[in-house]
Amino acid sequence: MTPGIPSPALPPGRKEQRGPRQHRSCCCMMKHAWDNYKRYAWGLNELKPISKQGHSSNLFGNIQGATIVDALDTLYIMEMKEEFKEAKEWVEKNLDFNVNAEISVFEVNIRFVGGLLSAYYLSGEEIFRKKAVELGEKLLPAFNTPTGIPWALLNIKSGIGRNWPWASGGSSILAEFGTLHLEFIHLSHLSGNPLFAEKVMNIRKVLNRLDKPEGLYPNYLNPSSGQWGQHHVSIGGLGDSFYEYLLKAWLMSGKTDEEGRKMYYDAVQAIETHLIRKSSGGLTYIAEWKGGLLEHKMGHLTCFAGGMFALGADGAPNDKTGHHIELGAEIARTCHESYDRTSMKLGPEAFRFDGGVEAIATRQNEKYYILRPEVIETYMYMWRLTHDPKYRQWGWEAVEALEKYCRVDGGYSGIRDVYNNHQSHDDVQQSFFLSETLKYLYLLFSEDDLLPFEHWVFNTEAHPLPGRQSCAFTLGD
Ligand code: DMJ
Repeated sequence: MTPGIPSPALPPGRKEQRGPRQHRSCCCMMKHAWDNYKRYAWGLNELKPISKQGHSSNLFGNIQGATIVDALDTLYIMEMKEEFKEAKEWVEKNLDFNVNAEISVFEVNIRFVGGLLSAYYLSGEEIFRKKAVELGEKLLPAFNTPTGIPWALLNIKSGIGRNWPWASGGSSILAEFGTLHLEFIHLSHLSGNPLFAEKVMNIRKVLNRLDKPEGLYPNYLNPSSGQWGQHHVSIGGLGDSFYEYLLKAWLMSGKTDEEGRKMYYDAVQAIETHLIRKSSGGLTYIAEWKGGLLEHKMGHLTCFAGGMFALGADGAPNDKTGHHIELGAEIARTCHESYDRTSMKLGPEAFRFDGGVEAIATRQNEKYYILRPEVIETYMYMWRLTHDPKYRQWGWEAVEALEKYCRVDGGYSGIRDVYNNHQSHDDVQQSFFLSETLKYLYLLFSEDDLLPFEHWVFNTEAHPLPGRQSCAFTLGD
């Protein structure tokens, strides 16, 4: 059995796991989210919890069942056995990739491929391996570009790809093509087909040939010319999980992927020099960089970086382990402040450090909260790596706020303005609420030996993948 994972069926005589009160609350939240999805939107991508019907997003084209696939491993980890079984049956009978659909390669990879891979590694059920490889094969034509940098969008029937019309100069997006690595390495491992790994290793080759402004990676790269688009740099939206996957590729390889390690620590060095700043009130934040000028704004998405810095601390060069943990702790504190300074105690989509404010959203279109996980994700990493009880306290504050403002009869909904107590719901229960937010909360209140970091890395959608030392992982030898 894989270390840290409950066996699929409880052995005779073993009692049901009883966690603390907080731990059980996370399971109740999962049950409420799942039961309502099942009641009102079964088989569709997501739930509209106010109007009590399905919600479809064009990210998945007409591939269906995003919530089911994204939630599989959370159900498994929380030992919700009946629910896991019905989800598996749905996958067996209904999950169909032979559709004429234009999909986001990134979203389908992190949610569907990642979800299926984790479900396979946790349960050992062959159907999940088969479906993951089948879907991976459908994604391969996205790499048919002059440089091998994949398209953002792909029609999985025709194999024709293109980029988002809004992306600078027809570019592909760093956080999208840079967030395929973990899953594709596993696809090669599980299928015996080296092509998946070759495709993602080539992305690194292209990146390593390019000059980087001040050592930073712009968010836009043209897949035909191999040149950067606009020089915008972000550790939040459009950039975020590229950096995360450099670190995790190295960790997942059993710390043998030297190239990933070097790219990660070099990037962090440049981020520290050019993007990380301290406000006059003493809050550390990560700004955005636009052609050399800083925009003093931090996105909710950027808050994942606290956990990333702490996770990477152990391998930090030049005796900088303590410094990277401290950086993680400072980002966690800033992101907690962004929650604490709202009336709902839930954080806005973006907050600013200019015009006399600190960690507060000033623009109406940045005040929403869509059940995102990044702040709780960072609390979970910080808790595991420091055991400072404040991270569990902060996680519990988030649970209370979610229960008070986001829980509705028909599930959980995002909020349009976290500074206004007369809440207006956005009527979407995002699939990542089940795969990430609730899983990270559950792990925050669990013992460290559940999915221990020595054996598992989490993909950017919180799907755990085993590292080399855990699964006789030989690819790349
Ligand atoms: C998730 O799909 C992933 O965490 C992704 O990396 C960023 N956005 C969402 C959650 O906010």
